Amino acid sequence: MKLDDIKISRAIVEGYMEELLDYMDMDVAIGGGGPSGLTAGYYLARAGLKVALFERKLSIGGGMWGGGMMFNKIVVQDEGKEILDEFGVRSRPYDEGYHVADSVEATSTLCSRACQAGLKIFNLMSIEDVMIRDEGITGLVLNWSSVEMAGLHVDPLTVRAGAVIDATGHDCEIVKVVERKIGPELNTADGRIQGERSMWADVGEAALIENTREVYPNLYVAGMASNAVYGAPRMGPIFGGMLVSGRRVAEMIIEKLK
Ligand code: 48H
Ligand code: FE2
Repeated sequence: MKLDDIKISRAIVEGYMEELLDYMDMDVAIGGGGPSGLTAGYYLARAGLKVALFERKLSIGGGMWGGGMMFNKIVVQDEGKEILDEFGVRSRPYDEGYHVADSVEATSTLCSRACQAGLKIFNLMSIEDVMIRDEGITGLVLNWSSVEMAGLHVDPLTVRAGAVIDATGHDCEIVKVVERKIGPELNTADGRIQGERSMWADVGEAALIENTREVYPNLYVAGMASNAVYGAPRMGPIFGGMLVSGRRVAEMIIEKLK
């Protein structure tokens, strides 16, 4: 077969534009492609919802690739292992209640399974703002990460969503933007972001599930962003809570949108 260079370019542009147009309106928009965002996306897509995930970086997976201090293993508890099992990620028991998995296998499998379940991932896009109406958050404001990195003055585009998940990790970037734009109106003790506390795996992991909540109408927090918003400790390279939080936020949204 004789290859046509222009046909290759057309296939890429047409394929991409078709999907981008399709996702101008969706059920759920997820910000951040770490373990919590990917897990949420998997369960939401599997429930038949139209869901897209927007990730700033080229690669999906957030902080899970590197394990702990670049030792590329992750630890999960029993509940996290159930979720790894469901994804088909292999793990081995370490001590009672502790399981160890390869972080590269875990991250790549989460990504692959979520896509195949129907999650649409847009990488290289940064969320820079939200759309707010009387009923709460109604969408995300997006720009190319390269625009952000180059500091170019280029205006963004907007997509509409029935619910938004802030899964942007330690920086809780979506909630931060909401706090900055509307003031102390969050569903926290004083309406503001409480800030992440220092390392304490036991307390941090337990709090994470409690803190996986609707923090403002139609805006949910999952993963590390939950503890940052509600003022709970970090937990280091134990990832069970991230997976359980992702599944929990999906269940909450499925219940609400159904
Ligand atoms: C688009 C964005 C934006 C933006 C950020 O950090 P993550 O892996 O998040 P979680 O919560 O799924 O997992 C946390 C885990 O990795 C971790 O850090 C743990 C367990 N830490 C414990 C400890 O003690 O340190 O992923 C967040 C993703 C990243 O890929 C970012 O690039 C992306 O979100 N992101 N994407 N627009 N504005 N901000
Ligand atoms: Fe971290």
